[in-house]
Amino acid sequence: MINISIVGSTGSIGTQALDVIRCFPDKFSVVALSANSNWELLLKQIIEFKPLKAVLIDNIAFSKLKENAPNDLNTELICGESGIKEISSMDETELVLISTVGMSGLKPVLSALNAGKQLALATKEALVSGGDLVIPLAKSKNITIRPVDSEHSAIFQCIGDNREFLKKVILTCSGGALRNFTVEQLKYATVDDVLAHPNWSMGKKITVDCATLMNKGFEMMEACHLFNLLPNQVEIVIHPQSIIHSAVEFFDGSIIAQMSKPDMKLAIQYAFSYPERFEKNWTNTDFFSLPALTFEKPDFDKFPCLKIAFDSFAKGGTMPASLNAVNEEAVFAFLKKEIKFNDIFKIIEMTLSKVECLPSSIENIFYADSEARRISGVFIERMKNNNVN
Ligand code: MN3
Repeated sequence: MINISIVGSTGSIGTQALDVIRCFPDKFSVVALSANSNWELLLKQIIEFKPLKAVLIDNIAFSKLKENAPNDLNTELICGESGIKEISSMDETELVLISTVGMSGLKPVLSALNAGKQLALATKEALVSGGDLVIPLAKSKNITIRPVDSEHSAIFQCIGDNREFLKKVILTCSGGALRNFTVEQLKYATVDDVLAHPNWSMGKKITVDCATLMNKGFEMMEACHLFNLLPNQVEIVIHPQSIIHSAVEFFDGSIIAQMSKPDMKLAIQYAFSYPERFEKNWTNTDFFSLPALTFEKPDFDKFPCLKIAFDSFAKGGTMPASLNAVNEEAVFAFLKKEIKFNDIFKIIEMTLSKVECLPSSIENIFYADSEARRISGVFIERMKNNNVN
């Protein structure tokens, strides 16, 4: 039996992780849950899974949770961010799933690793911003990070015990909802256009990142950190059907790919069961009913965020942390319909030209994060007003 804490249990990955856990009551048990503000769903999860502790970050939502919780609840309810640290490092926890949105994933990753917990990582932003800290810490604790991102799970599965023979990875990309938009159409792309992702059902932030291809830029960084690769060892291939979840090429030219119909639960389950595999076929991939598989080169001109990501990673230090921060702010402004789709990359470019690049340390990363958010706020405000006038 593996005791699991889930940081971010009400989001897309968190709820699918609970679907996996529900199927294996004799293998997995939930010892702690946390959410940002969705107290209603958290309460349902608490009643069903009976964790020892449950955390809600938001104050107001927490009071609603307390009011509505049944009297015979045996779960300790904790309010605020300190609770996240507590559930990522508590004695009863063996494995922590980090599935929050964005930069909020970094601190829990560090506390879980510091406490020597196994780590299933869905929040790629923790590696984008803090990979220089996370990877050495995991190494020093002898912990293998289990990727929950579908591409990285694929690469992880394909490499197996052959890391020393790895030449490069082939990182596949659906192309996002706007793959076939022209440059002219991209100018007028709406939130609804962007959220209509063809293959994967995901949270809103990552769906926008898929449409700008920033997600793939972040995944390049994630792959470099997780598998100790250089950016030129990560080849991005647009594969609109999302059947090949990524592939690896070895020195002898042999390529191994991991395939299935898209379903995040496969990657989540493998992160939980690693190095074993449990019997449960989430996808029923039938070769005879698959569409034709096609491959294209990514268009760096049409999707400038991809190039910005490579440039930021090449600069290193706190640059990726700044990029991640301004990207989060710009994406949320787009989702609130304050800025246009193309304003996202413009705000990112303008902000990054103003930030300083510092060596990676926990203080510098959080400083770079807040500076990039502050500076981007000025540009977002300006764009907002332009768009109104
Ligand atoms: Mn992915």
